Amino acid sequence: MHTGVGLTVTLRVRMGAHDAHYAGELVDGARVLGLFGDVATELLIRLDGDEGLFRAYEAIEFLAPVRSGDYLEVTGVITKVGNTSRAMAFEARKVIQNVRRPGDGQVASAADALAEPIVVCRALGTCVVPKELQRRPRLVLPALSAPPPEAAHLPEPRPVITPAPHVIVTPPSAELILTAAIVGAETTRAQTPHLPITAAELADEAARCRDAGASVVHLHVRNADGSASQSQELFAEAIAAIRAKTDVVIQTSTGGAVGMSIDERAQPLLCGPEMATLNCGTLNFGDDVFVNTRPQIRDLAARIRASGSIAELECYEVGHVDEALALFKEGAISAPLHFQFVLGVPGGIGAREDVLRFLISQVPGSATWGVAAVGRHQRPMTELAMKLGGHARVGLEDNIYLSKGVLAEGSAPLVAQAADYAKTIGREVVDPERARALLGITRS
Ligand code: KMH
Ligand code: ZN
Repeated sequence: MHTGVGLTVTLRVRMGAHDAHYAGELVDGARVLGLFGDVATELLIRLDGDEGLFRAYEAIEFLAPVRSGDYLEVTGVITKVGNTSRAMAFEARKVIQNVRRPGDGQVASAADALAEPIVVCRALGTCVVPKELQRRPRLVLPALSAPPPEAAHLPEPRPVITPAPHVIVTPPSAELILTAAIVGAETTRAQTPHLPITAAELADEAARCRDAGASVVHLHVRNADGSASQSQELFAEAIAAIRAKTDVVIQTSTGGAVGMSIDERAQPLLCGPEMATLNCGTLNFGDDVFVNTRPQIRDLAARIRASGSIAELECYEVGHVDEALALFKEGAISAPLHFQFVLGVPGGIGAREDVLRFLISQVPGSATWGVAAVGRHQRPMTELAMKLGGHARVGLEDNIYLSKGVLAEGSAPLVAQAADYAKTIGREVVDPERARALLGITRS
C-alpha cells in the first residue's frame, strides 16, 4: 500500500441563506459536491503539496435534504494512490439542523445539535496531480522526532488522523482479512462445549471458518485433557489435519499460555508455519502477568525469521507498538509489518474508539493492522476496525458469545457475523490466496 491511503480530512460548514437554492430553503446538491471538492483539494495539498484537479465522480448518492441553517461535517479519505491519480471516498453529515417547525411556537432561530449525525451525501471520486506538480512528502506527520540515520529505511509513519467523533468514511473497495482464533489457551470446555480440542476438531473448525470467510487461522493446541500446550508434535498433527481440509493461512501462536518458557512457546516454529505471532511486550493478563521481556521478544523474532515464517505483531498496549517499531529499526523484523491490536484484555489497553484511532496513527502507512478485541468488545471493535479500513480477528479464543447470553457454536458463526457486516459496508472479504499476497507470504 502506498503512503497516503487512509489520509483523512474533515471540515465543518454552516449552510446559510445564500446557499438555499430551491423552495423550502433547500440547498442544492452541487453545493455539497463543492464541499467535497474543497476536502479533496486539502487532501491533495497534504499529500502532494499541490491542489491537483478533480477528474471524475464514480458514484454520488444524495441521502437526505440539506437546508439553510444546517451544519455539515464533510469528510474525505484517500482510498488508493496511483502514480498521478488519488481515489477518494467522501461523506457529508448533518450535525446541526434548524428546528423549522412553523406554528408550534418555536422561534425561527431554534436549532438542534443532533445526537446522531445524519448522512446527507456520499460519493467516490478520483483526482489527479501531474507528476511534475507533486511536491511530496507534504504529509502532516505524527510528532515523532527525526529518525536516526540508521532508521532511514523505516516506512513513513501514517499521517495523523484526527477526525471528529462519529466520523467514519470507509475505503469502499478495501480488501479484508478475517482471522479466526479458534481455540486459544485460556477458553475452557466448561465455558463453552463448542471449543475444538483434538486435531480433527481443530481441522473441522478451521474449514468451517474458511467457509464462513476466514483466510487466516490463529492456532493454539491443547492436550487431550483440554489443557494448553505448545508441543511440536501436537502442532504438527493439527497443522497436517488442517492442511488436509482447507487452504487457510496457518498462524501459530508463540504466546502459548501465561507461564510457559520461550523454548516451549517457540516449538510450533519447528513445524514451519507461514505466519507466527510475536508478542511485543509484557502486561498484566487478567490476574496473571504475560511476560515478554525485550530479550525474549528478540529471541522469538530471530526464531520466527529463522523458521521462514513472518511475524504478526501482537500489541496489547501503546508501548508495544513502539517496541515493534524499535524491532524494525534494529532489523529484527522485516517489512511489511503486520500489527494486531489486542484490545480489552483486563490489564491491557481498553477496547475504545479513541484508543484504536491513536494506535492506527502510530503505524507506518505500509503496514497492515487488525483488531482482536476481547469478550463483549469483540463485535463492536471488529466492526469499527472494518469501518476504519483495518482487518479483524474473531473466535472463541477471545470471545465465546455470538450475542448477549448466546454462545457461539464454534468460531465459524463469529466469522460469518463479521463477514456479513463487512458486506454491508462494502468491504471485500479475501480468500487465503489473496491474504497471502496482502501479507507478503511467499512460502506455503
Ligand atoms: N494466551 C495468551 C497468554 C498469542 O497467541 O501469541 C497469549 C496469546 C498470544 O494467546
Ligand atoms: Zn493466541
